[in-house]
Amino acid sequence: MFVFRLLLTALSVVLLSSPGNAQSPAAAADSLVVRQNYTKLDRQIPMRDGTKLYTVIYVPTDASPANRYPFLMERTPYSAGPYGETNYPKTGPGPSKALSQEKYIFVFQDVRGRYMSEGNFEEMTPSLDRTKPTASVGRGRKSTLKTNVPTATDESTDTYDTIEWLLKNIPNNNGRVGLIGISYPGFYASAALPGAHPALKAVSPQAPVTDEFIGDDARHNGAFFLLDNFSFMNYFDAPRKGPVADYEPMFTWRPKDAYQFFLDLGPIKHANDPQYFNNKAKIWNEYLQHDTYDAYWKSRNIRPHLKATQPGSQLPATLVVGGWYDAEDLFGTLRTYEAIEKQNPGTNNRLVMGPWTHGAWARDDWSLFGPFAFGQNTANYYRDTFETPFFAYHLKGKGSFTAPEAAMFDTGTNEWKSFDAWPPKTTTTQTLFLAPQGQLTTTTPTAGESFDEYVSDPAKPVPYTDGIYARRNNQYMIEDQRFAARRPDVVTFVSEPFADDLVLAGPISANLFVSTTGTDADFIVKIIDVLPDNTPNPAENPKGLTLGGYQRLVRAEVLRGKFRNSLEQPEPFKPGQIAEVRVPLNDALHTFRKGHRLMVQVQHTWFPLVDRNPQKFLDISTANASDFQKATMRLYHDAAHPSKIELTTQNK
Ligand code: PG9
Repeated sequence: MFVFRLLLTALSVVLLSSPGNAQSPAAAADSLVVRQNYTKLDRQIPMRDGTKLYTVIYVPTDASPANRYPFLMERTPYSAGPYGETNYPKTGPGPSKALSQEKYIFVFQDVRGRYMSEGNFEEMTPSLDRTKPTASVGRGRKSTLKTNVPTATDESTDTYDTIEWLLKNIPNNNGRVGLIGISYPGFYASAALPGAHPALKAVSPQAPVTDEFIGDDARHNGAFFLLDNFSFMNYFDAPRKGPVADYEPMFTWRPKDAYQFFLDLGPIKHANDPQYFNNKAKIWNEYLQHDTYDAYWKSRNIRPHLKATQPGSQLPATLVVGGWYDAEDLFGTLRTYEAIEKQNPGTNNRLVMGPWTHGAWARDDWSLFGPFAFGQNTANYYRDTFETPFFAYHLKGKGSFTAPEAAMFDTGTNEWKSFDAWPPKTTTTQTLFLAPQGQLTTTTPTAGESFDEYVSDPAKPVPYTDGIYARRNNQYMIEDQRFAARRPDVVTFVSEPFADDLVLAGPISANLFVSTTGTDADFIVKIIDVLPDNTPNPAENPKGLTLGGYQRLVRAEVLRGKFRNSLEQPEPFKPGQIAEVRVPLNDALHTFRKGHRLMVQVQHTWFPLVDRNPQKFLDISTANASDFQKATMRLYHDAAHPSKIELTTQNK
């Protein structure tokens, strides 16, 4: 195969490098390679309610009754293009070079209401209730839908109907189907699991969007992710009147300094000013109008639906993939794996977590992030060890797939570690108490009254990153936090150097005792690995970094204080009264090496990653500038109010 590709490339460079050819010789070569190895079909597949979904299909040219191929599909809201049967992609057509060379019948589908498909788009399509079957959907199919509307649809029924059509209408298939997708396409992979078609044998939700109020994309514990939502919805939320090949942004937005832009924008209501969304962005408005964990968000939480619904059936094999440095759907990855595991005992469900940002496992090379090198190309390792064999085994019966239950990269030692469960079966909760003079100790506080007092001012919010950026700086998730530690409104607590390695392997919880003179507040907690002063700088150090004393962010999370006791029923703080605030932080696998120190930082703005809390109990989407108020905060660390963090650590 590879030799064939080499010859073709040489030939196409000669043939196609003639003047006036739009594609570069290399691109033309790749496109020619795709064209030589795959036949492209564009089809409009009818769903059970008659809506037609635009589907692009690449059939290997050597498929035959004696050489049948499985389907490998991605359902996406980000375009199944290029459109048109003579319009081939320059590379691919599969999600990776390895999968393209392995050869499948690749299928890309615009989901309902997006791009060239008909229908209306729903954000994170709510799944139908399949708790008890009541109606048949005809054509002899047993339904698991609790609905008397045979044409009721969700992403599972759309996937089911698509698979039925493919099996019947694309010859030389082997009757097996795989699903793959990163981020939103990862959600569509997950969403095919309830009521899965029997031909669906292998599903890989990768960084799947899972719950957008609690931990993914839109909000984390109710706090609104301003920077990402504003820039993403400018593209994604543009209205359409019908099938389109592309979308125009709703407005031109090219800030030099996002921090200053959003500070100048003021209260979030101004995002609907005429020069921005102008009240035309459906999803943006939904995100803000549903300011508590109400039916809108709960119906879009896919987790309770991730179970086999046919009596006695099992889910397809699942390979859940994500990155420890994923700024968008780290929560979704971990919680999807957990939901499948908990709701389908004995199911064939695997988890892979690498040192990746959002989707970085799909890059050609991921050997370093920020100043930290991993000593290996972790993306290649992932493809060769997990993704490629997973689909070959389950869809072609080829080779073997012997991955551990959980293949997890330790970001403190740069090692891949295998676990037979995640979190590990044997862990200990290591409690570290916040203490006076910025100490972090294992000693339970005994003081009568002890606290740190400081002012949080939403007019001078704590930046989420050091430096000036127009868009999200992904490196904030591994960045040196000394820029924040120097601020009077960031409280820092640090341990003594560890006498031995401490392996953080699972979730983290921060239990804080606080008071505020306001009636609401956000709480951002950061877990930091402080490198020893004698840490050598990276060999290539163009930015002149000083790794000695580097405060390496390991994990951070925000909780909007009014949701501290309930995500459904927000509660104001009583000014000056001590309240307990528990901030859950996503899992990590990070060894704090001997000689390193563990630091905790607490702050109340994280801007403009998160919108500013006015520090007054109200619906923030309606706040006026006059509502934003300074607040004097107290963070307690005494016998009656022992603020602490609880780390899930792996037993030695
Ligand atoms: N995480 C992205 C997203 C999904 C859903 C809503 C908003 C953002 C994505 O990469 O798809």
